[in-house]
Amino acid sequence: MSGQSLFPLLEPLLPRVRKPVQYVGGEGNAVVKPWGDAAVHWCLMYPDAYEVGLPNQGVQILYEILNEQPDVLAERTYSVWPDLEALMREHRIPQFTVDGHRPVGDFDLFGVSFSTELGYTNLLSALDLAGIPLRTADRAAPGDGLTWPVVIAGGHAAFNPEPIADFVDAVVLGDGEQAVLLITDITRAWKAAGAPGGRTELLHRLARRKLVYVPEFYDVSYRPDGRIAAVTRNRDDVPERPAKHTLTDLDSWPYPKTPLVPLAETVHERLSVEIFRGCTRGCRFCQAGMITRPVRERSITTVGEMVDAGLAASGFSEVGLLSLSSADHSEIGEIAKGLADRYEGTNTALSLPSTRVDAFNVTLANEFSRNGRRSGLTFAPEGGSERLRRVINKTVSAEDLVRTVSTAYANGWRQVKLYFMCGLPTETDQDVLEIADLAREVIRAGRRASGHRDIRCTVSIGGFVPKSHTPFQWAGQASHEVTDQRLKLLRDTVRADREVGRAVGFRYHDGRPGIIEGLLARGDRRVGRVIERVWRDGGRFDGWSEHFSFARWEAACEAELTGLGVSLDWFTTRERDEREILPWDHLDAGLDRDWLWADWQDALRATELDDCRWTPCYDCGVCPTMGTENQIGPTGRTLIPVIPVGRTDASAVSAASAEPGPAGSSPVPSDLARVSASST
Ligand code: B12
Ligand code: SF4
Repeated sequence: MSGQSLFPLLEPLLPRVRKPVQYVGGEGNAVVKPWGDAAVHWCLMYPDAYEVGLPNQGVQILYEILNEQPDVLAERTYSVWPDLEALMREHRIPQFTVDGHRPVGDFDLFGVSFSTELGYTNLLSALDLAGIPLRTADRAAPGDGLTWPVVIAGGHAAFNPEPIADFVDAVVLGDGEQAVLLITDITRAWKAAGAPGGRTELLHRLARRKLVYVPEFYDVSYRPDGRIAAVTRNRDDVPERPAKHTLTDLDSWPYPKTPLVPLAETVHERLSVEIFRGCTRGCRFCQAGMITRPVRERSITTVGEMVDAGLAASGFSEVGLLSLSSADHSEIGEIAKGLADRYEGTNTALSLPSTRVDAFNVTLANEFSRNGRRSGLTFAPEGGSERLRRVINKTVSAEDLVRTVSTAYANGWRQVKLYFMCGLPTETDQDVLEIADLAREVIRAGRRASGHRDIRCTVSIGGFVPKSHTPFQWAGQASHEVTDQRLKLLRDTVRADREVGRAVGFRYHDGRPGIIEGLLARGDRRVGRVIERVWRDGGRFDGWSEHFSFARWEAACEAELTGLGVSLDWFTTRERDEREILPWDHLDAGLDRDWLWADWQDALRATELDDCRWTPCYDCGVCPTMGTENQIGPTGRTLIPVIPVGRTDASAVSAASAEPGPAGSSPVPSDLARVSASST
């Protein structure tokens, strides 16, 4: 097929839809290559609305790495809103890319990035709109070549891809940078050889090289009680346990170098620079922390260079230092000071999105707000009581929290946001009510420290969802009735507090979407038919409360699971025992199953575990399995070149030129301040 642009067909429809600009592409740093020059064509998708999907770092990184290859073309697609979907169906316009407006069905490889399980119905919409059969089994065509693209899932949620196993051809576990290039190499060679054996042969080659997990090469059988009896490979030469990919030298992969600059409004409009990957804090609920181990820091020099280059290439006026817990970077103090010095007096603002209470210090916070913007502070104690925080291994004491917050208030902050979860293992009403005590203490401390009464604290609460590859993978999820009832109790208690009640904002969602997320997070292949039914019944954009329908999911579970002896409850609120084969046990995230179980037992005893970055290794299994180790500083390297961008006087320039730089480092463009100032 041709990769012909669909824009002439699409354009007349755009005035009839909401936010048409999201479908036109043409963002700063977007790439459109001639179709015929490419040997391999990749379409990358973030299965949510453009405004959420565009800033996604994973997709931006892969897009750039692939497009750097001279004979590879990569374009992007996002979920279209129901208004455009209806028009596309009416006018027979298939799912298209925003870059070249090419039909997704024309590409060789269709990579879909899942940060959240609630994007699964959007995958089905895209496949259907693209004209790709929903089920992999229906994509097999006799003979050589590809009739439809090979659908490859990646991202955190893909660590348990079993609920979507019927819809995706292959899954990449872990970091994608090297994996996409190796997949491209194999695809290129296979196409050059005349695409022998069609789709199955290509998948077989990818699986044999340990690049992807191909669900159809593994059979699942079930016991009469509904539990899994076995997962066995049906080909001898594919890995018994497909493993995750781990990038071991982040400095060698400083992407994105040329971040996309959207024309339409998106959730984040800033330059994100990932300062490290992985986290060994060991919060037991955190799938992201577990599956991205070990810690791999970017050096201070690379961070500095990425900020410079990214600002120059994008014109953004805000830099966010991204990671799972940014203040934990071993050189965060130097990074903060170096960047604050460099951008002082410009309108480039710095932000540190993820900060732990115990890693926060006011010097750091002051560095980040030096350019005048003092946004609110956010901390995530997650558990209301100290006991519960030991259960989840997020051990921060109430005194620590109150002390930290007092310091912040004393230094001029007025707004603090506290994140908690409800429905955690072993939780009682009392644990949740202690959130009110904490909020009260925080307000009191804030009033004392600042001498003002206009102190605010927002308590934001999410329902806990147990995830695969974590110590809580065996836990029974709290029912939404329990979660909702505890949160009501808490809200009533806070409101009844005459002293501080009005100073505490209270934000929470109802517990029902969390139950569906739980079904999808720990489901097996039988859940695929539920997803398909929900989608056929109109389910779309399940991560959006205005589109989510619990009743639709409940009805689909009833219709599709009852005959199989399992149910929505069975997948969610049921606690699993040690011997049960879990749907993702045959997928290797590097974590030792016995260690995870021991950690689960420690959780039940409220026993904490240290961070192996600073204490001896406790054998979670990741480092030996992945042949690596925690990579942390201090590296002894500096943020070079140290030029205050806001100063253009000769002394600053000469000071900078006297500064020795690493090979290949370029001086900061003297007009960076102007670039930032002109950004939107
Ligand atoms: C920035 C951010 C956001 C932003 C922007 C989201 C976006 N569009 O990118 C906002 C605020 C909007 C957001 C929202 C949410 N987020 Co968020 N977010 C993050 C954060 C801090 C950074 C994400 C990131 O850029 N990572 C770095 C990139 C490079 O990693 P990556 O995307 O995983 O991609 C790599 C690999 O996974 C892989 N890969 C990814 N996709 C693909 C596809 C293919 C084909 C291949 C081969 C490989 C591949 O290759 C990439 C490069 O190595 C992470 C925490 C973190 N540090 O990861 C949480 C995180 C991803 N978010 C999370 C959650 C829960 C959410 C929400 C559901 C929160 C909520 N309840 O509303 C929503 C979901 C939004 C949505 N509908 O998608 C969780 C995911 C939970 C999980 N599965 O464990 C995380 C891990 C935070 C956490 N610790 O809980 N988020
Ligand atoms: S193997 Fe040891 S050092 Fe590596 S992440 Fe696990 S506990 Fe930490």
